[in-house]
Amino acid sequence: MSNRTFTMIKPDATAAGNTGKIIDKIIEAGFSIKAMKWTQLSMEDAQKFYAVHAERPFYGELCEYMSSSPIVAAILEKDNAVESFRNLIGATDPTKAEPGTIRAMFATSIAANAVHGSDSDENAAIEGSFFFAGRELA
Ligand code: IDP
Ligand code: MG
Repeated sequence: MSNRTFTMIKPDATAAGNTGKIIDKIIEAGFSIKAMKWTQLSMEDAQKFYAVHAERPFYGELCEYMSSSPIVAAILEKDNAVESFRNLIGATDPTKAEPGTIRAMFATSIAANAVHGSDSDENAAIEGSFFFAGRELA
């Protein structure tokens, strides 16, 4: 079991001014920040990052949305980080997310759902290295 996961605060949340509140929730939940940056994805970046979803009907919409405003990318550390962070953010569809989860509090739709969280240790490592060089980790 790895102790690291990868997250993005998504365009709807940065545009709505919720970045600070979401980072507070993450820290209050016991995660420590190993690396963090504010940046904006190009359409090509988003297509590459979400290549695993290329066959899904919402892929075009997802990539347009993810490149529409800045995002915050971060590598987080905690015991059992991947599962623990998925529990903190809640279900993909905010209408199904448990009360108190980040998506229940900040997401506006199934697409604009405030945060990304890696779904496995393997993908956490791949996604983290998409944004960060090893020397950028604190
Ligand atoms: P996850 O982010 O909870 O892991 P995934 O199934 O991996 O959910 O989907 C990746 C992202 O694609 C979601 O977070 C959301 O932004 C978007 N997405 C998922 N399902 C839909 C949909 O049915 N319509 C539009 N966008 C979707
Ligand atoms: Mg996913």
